Amino acid sequence: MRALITGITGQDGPYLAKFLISKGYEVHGVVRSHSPTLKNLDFFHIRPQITLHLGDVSSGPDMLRVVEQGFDEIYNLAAQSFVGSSWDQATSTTHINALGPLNLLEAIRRASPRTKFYQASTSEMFGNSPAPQGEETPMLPRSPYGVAKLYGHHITRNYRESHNLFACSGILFNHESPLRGPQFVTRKITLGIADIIGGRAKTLALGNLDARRDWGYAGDYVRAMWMMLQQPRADDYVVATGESHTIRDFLFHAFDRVGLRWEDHITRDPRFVRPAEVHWLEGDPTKIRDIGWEPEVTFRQLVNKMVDWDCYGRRS
Ligand code: GDR
Repeated sequence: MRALITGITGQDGPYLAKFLISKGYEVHGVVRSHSPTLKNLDFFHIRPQITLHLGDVSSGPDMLRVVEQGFDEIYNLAAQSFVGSSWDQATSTTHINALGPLNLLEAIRRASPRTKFYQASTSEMFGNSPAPQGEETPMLPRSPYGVAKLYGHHITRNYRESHNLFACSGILFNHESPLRGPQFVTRKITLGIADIIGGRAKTLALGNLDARRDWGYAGDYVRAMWMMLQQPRADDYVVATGESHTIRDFLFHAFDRVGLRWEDHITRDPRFVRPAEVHWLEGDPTKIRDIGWEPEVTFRQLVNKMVDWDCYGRRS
């Protein structure tokens, strides 16, 4: 089996690549430049086993050239994935997050219609629709990021229904790991704690601490992506733990892991408060559980994994 992963240098790409390699896949990835940052692939020592192709998902011709090479499965993980910067970068976010999946679907339709396609959709599409959110919950995105992702979600379904492609969307709720980018709140906190215990900083500035998120472990979520593509019929699935916590909860457990009180070190900075906030995301994972997926890492284990890695270089 041959799989292609766009966004292979991000957080989920290396977890998915490692998982697919363990299943015997030949794994290919798309990168935007000749000198990409491959440190996340090096985390798992899998760089030599991956074939890289140059291309940008926002270019139709680029995607056609890559897709023509023939893959059994394509996972579109490429995105401008930071919600916070999508207000300042609304147009480029839309090119990547909305036109990216369209370019891939169109290339598959023209050049390789039997290829199965996975689109990385997101809980951010729900906006403030009441929790718990499931596949049928109204989608009312509140960020340019969410709006662009909603286009990707609908166009994936549209190509499935119009052109009979095997195209699935995974509506993934927040998922974290030691490979999470430093701008996301969980990793910002665990790296901030490392600076505090290392004597490099005394405080960490954050925005809204009251938001609730359904945080799972990236290593568990990539398994769900693959499972969707192994079903007899293409469909869309929510992937979540079904449990939510506030930023304060995360702070409490993360600081507690190193024996500190978060209240002594957190300051508030309005620059990190978003123009429109999504207050409470908590998924209903019934449908994905029905096909056999279960998260293995709990919230507490996830917090510990991230703190242990950033503060002590320990893989737990
Ligand atoms: P999110 O993740 O926007 O949910 O999107 P993020 O970790 O950035 O924010 C989570 C919540 O924390 C609040 N917050 C802060 N966030 C950041 N980044 N920095 C801060 O200082 C801070 N203070 C408070 C935010 O307001 C928010 O409520 C993630 C991304 O991975 C998306 O790509 C993905 O689609 C969704 O998860 C599911």
